[in-house]
Amino acid sequence: MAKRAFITGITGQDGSYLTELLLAKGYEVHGLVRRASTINRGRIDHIDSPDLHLHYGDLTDGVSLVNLIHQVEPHEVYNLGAQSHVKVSFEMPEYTASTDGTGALRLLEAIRAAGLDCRYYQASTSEMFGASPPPQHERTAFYPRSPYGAAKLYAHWVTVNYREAYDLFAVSGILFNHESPRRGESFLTRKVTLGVAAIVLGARDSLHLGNLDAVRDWGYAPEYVEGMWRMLQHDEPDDYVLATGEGRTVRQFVRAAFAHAGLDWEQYVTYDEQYERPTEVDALIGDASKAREVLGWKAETNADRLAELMVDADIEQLSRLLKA
Ligand code: NAP
Ligand code: G4F
Repeated sequence: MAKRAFITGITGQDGSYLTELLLAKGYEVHGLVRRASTINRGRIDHIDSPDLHLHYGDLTDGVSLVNLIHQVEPHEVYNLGAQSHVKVSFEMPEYTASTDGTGALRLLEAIRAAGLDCRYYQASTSEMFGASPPPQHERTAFYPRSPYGAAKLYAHWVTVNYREAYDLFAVSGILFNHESPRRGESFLTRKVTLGVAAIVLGARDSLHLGNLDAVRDWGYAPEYVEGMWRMLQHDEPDDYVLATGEGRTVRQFVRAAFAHAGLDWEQYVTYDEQYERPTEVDALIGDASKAREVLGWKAETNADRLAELMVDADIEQLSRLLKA
């Protein structure tokens, strides 16, 4: 019998790659989608499989979660759904807390109420480390610097608590930034690579950014969803950092992306205060030794290669759009 997986956030960057991975492994995949006035499934539209099933629901709506978990009876649950933009979390703190924080509690309670013997993955984040200096690992103190980081920290601890209190196989993947051509357009890497593509193709002549000094550890999303899956296949539930171990400033990423297209970034990038956050996370660089030793997981793609592959993908996609 095929294993059944239930994924929240299936229409997002990670959800789409995880769906491809699980279908290739023979899973039946059930995904939670939000109702919207227009269909928003661009990242999974290309998947044509009788084993993919989509269900309406929302992490802020506990009844929908209870009903779906009861109906699907999944063997594995991946909670990837979130209001995942740090800057937006300062503008929508309560909604972010409900989706990213209490949303995890609602899902865990739905699993508990159904009495299921299933495995649960929580999408935790390096943003929980916030002001704690790098390198950050599983034992580093948490010090979130945004409503997003604080909401995710609640979800992280409630996952640990359900593991200890109810013996649930619940794990938290503490993932550092991971990107791809499917990354949302308002995150730094994709904003930059889309901007480079538009400049190369003559569709615009400048790019406005905020803080260029922040340091991030950027990896490649398809490799990180493989790490999520490995966490749920291990004998014991535990928490793991996934990261490349290499830090880059925003400025370095911008320089690499423009250079790959043969451009000098300083001629195109201007500073815009509106992209600053009330509190910034200055530096995130992860130590993923535990995932390497216990799960055999290692990031293969670093930020320079990532900048190249994302610029190439955006130039190709935008030229197709401009020709259409
Ligand atoms: P993403 O592209 O922003 O996708 C977020 C997903 O969550 C989308 O499918 C979105 O649906 C869904 N969602 C938003 N609000 C929801 C709600 N109220 N109820 C149900 N679903 C909702 O995020 P991602 O980059 O794939 O990240 C996946 C998860 O990992 C997130 O929890 C994120 O916080 C976490 N994380 C990401 C990174 C990273 O660098 N990418 C690092 C650490 C942790 P719509 O398509 O309808 O908007
Ligand atoms: O791409 P970002 O918005 O990602 P951020 O804030 O690091 O959060 C991402 O990674 C987290 C894991 O650490 C995830 F949990 C979270 O869901 C999300 O995926 O910003 C990266 C850096 C920040 O320091 C920001 O201040 O880039 C800086 N930045 C400078 N100019 C900008 C911009 N960020 C954005 N989004 N847009 C700008 O114009």
